[in-house]
Amino acid sequence: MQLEKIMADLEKKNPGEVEYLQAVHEVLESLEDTVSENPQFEEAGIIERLIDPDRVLTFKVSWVDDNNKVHVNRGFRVQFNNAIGPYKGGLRFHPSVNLSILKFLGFEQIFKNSLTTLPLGGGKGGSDFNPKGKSDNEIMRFCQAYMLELWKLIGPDTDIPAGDIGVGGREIGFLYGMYKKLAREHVGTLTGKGVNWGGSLIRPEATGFGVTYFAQEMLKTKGETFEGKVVGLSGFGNVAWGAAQKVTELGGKVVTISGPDGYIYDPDGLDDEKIDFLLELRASNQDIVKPYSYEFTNAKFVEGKHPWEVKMDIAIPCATQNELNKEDAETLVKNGVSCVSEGANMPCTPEAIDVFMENKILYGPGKAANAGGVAVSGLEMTQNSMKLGWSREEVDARLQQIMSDIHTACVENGTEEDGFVNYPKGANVAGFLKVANAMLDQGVV
Ligand code: NDP
Ligand code: 2IT
Repeated sequence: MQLEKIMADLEKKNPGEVEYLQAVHEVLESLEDTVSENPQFEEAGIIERLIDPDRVLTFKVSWVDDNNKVHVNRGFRVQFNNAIGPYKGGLRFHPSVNLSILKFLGFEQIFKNSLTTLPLGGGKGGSDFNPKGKSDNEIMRFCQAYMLELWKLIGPDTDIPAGDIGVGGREIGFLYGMYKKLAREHVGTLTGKGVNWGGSLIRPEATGFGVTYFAQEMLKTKGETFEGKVVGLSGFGNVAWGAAQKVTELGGKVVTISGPDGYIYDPDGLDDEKIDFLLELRASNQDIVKPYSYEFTNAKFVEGKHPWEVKMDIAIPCATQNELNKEDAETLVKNGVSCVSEGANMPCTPEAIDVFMENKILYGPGKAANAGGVAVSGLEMTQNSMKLGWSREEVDARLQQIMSDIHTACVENGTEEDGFVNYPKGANVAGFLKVANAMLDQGVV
């Protein structure tokens, strides 16, 4: 494969889209051996066809705030690849959202969804709308205006959106209400729905539980567990919340959480009472990180920094892309980190990943480690199709099995000669092979 030429062509077509180019480069670099061993992929133009989205849709979203002021945001949906199933992936509402970010997320989603073992293609969408500080009514009006355009593009067997940053249960409710009205159907076109109207138990916790189960599988290969381990999380959104619960349940001590303005270091670790306190703050749309240090006085708030300077055994970044750089990775390694499991999508920069690889750290890339969220979305779709609901235990057991199967796929495809498991390579190769073979079977379309 002519990696540098492919990248140069892609850059020419997508100038300045740094996150998208970063994600494609990371995947293609690890596929070089696989592609040279399988000339049929190049003959069928699989790489060129895979790195370009099937369809990119942008639309205007106009809405009126509580003071009758009119706002115009931009809405997007990137339908990347549907070789193994309908387009599937979350919606992100954040002021930083642009096409580069959504294309990187949609591209990653192809491989992640393939790894889940479920029939799901890859997509992503969202808007540059900022939900921070908005009233429930403003959120509702925005979601309704967004869905007024999006509904034409999606469907239970076409494209199934879900949550991501800034889109949780409340937003999915408002989006679904409008979808159902326009489509005149009550079907599983969105996931992350409320449990009383088609949602799955465990979906809110699934990404955080899954990233912890994946770390547990990695630790197992060294004969270790979470018991007594010091764990650092970043963010405190949907993913970090689920991870905090599961890590604590498994005997680990979560000593950090963070927000855009800094991090909390709590040497005593989170517990159920502290997690409930954080959840209440989150539900009230407040700044959650600083008030924690006023309530629990042993904890300190460190302004303007990431938590990676704290000594920890296991790091679980759960906030956003490129939040852990080379210097952070070096500090973590110096402080004895043994395992990094990515809850967020692409939170570690390529240079940080190199540091983990050189030091033979157990490093689980997001497309494998955080696949539990979309996996339970897939299980929600299954339950919707059957018009049945499974128990918590049933969904959790399936989630654990899926995370364990993803780990096995990474080991099978990523083990190097010296026995070290290169998890990113394993995840990329396993995710790619299923999609590439499906594309071969289906001809040039
Ligand atoms: P949420 O919106 O629930 O939470 C995001 C968290 O990260 C919040 O604590 C937020 O702080 C913080 N954050 C957001 N942007 C930044 C930033 N630029 N710098 C520092 N902190 C930031 O989102 P999720 O928990 O759903 O998503 C977190 C990550 O996990 C994302 O990368 C997402 O793509 C990924 N992911 C999510 C899945 C899901 O099912 N939801 C599944 C798989 C991956 P604050 O609220 O104070 O702004
Ligand atoms: O990045 C992700 O995997 C998600 N935001 C969840 C996607 C989904 O469709 O559940």
